[in-house]
Amino acid sequence: MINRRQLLGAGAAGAALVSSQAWGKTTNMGLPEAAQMDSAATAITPRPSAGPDYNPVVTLNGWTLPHRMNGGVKEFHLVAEPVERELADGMIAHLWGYNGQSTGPTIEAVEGDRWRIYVTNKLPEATSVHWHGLILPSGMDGVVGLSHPGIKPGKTFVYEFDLIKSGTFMYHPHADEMTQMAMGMMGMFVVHPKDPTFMPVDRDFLIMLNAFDIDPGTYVPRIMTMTDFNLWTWNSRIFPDIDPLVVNRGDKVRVRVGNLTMTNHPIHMHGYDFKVTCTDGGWVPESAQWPEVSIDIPVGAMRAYEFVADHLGDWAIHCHKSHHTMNAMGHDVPTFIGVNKGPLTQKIRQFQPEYMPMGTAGMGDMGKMTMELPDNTIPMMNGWGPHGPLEMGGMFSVVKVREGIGSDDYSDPGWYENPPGEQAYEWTGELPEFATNNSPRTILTPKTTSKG
Ligand SMILES: [Cu+2]
Repeated sequence: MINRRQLLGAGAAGAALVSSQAWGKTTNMGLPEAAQMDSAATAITPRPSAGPDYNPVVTLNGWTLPHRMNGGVKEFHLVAEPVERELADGMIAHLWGYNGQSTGPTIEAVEGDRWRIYVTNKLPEATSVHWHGLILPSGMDGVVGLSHPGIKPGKTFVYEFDLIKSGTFMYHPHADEMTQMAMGMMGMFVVHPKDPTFMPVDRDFLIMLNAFDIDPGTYVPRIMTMTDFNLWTWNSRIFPDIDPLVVNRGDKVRVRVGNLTMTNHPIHMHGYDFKVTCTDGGWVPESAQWPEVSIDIPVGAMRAYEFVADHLGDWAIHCHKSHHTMNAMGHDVPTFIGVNKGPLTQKIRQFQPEYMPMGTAGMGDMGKMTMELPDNTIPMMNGWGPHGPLEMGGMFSVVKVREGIGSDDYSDPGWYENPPGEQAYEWTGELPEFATNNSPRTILTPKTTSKG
């Protein structure tokens, strides 16, 4: 039978899990069916109805790979193949991924499980899957030529071992890695603790940081790019089309962030401080945790952090590298701040009437500009909030903390309405005196001697 979580998961978020035939315990114990996903909507996986209990993760704009039980072994089927991924409304990328999407589906299992995964290669070149961070037999490690021969096009390999450690891991090819990862082949692997009372949370979000270099107007990433990527994505998705992290007030929340890009990403969340509780090496003991508001996610690493959602509101969560909260942009544009382009604009408009001068007062106006763009390209910062353009793109989303959100509800509650007295406002009265300083010297503030 199609497992219940698969059906519910597909229905709950309106995502379509394309499934051609039901799995039969008695009728078909051959190759497990390869589930396919044709949507970039967040699919919510309900708690398991059989086996050890755990709280499934929520992969933003992603889904969890269904499995079946076969004689006590948890079986999955991963298909490496060319996919079309909607990076945002109005932009499709032609990528390589797994089971219809990039990033690949999240794999979820439980500590102590024996698991088996069939990996079918529908790519034009050999591949493999490396299980990043898992403790496993050497021959199951997925390094082509070292662990096993490459999985040639059209072939299926099986990986099988015991999951002896809980935590957050990743998977990706270890075969022509530069190409295959630049094309979007990666996913996350969560092994839940056997003991459901160990480090429990109410909401458990999952983000894979990835990046592409896709020229405006084109569809296929440039695979030779080393650092100057132009699309910084979470689960192969860019803001404003990364789903919000919807949270009920008082929830204990975990956010697991993996990084398979070519650079580090300082992930910053507003409104809260939080503690790193897990890396891809394992759980962090409480005595070793300290508070942070930004955590750097190194290349090829995972950091999970936790907080209690006490503060209502809409809180930005983003990479703190400001170029990573932009969509496709050129990096060789000259700086025009302070330049008077007025006379020049008039001259250019004689030949090109639609010419728009940009950048003389900063680039913020780009957020509301409507320029003609090549096909299949979205503006570099086009998210809109309740008070105007957010002037953000790329690696950005919003943590939405509200009262009375149901435990299975991840639907967008809309924008937060700030209570009276809790929102910055324009001052139109007389301006108070303000201090100014034109010296680069350290100015000591005199100590106050008496309490006023
Ligand atoms: Cu970044």
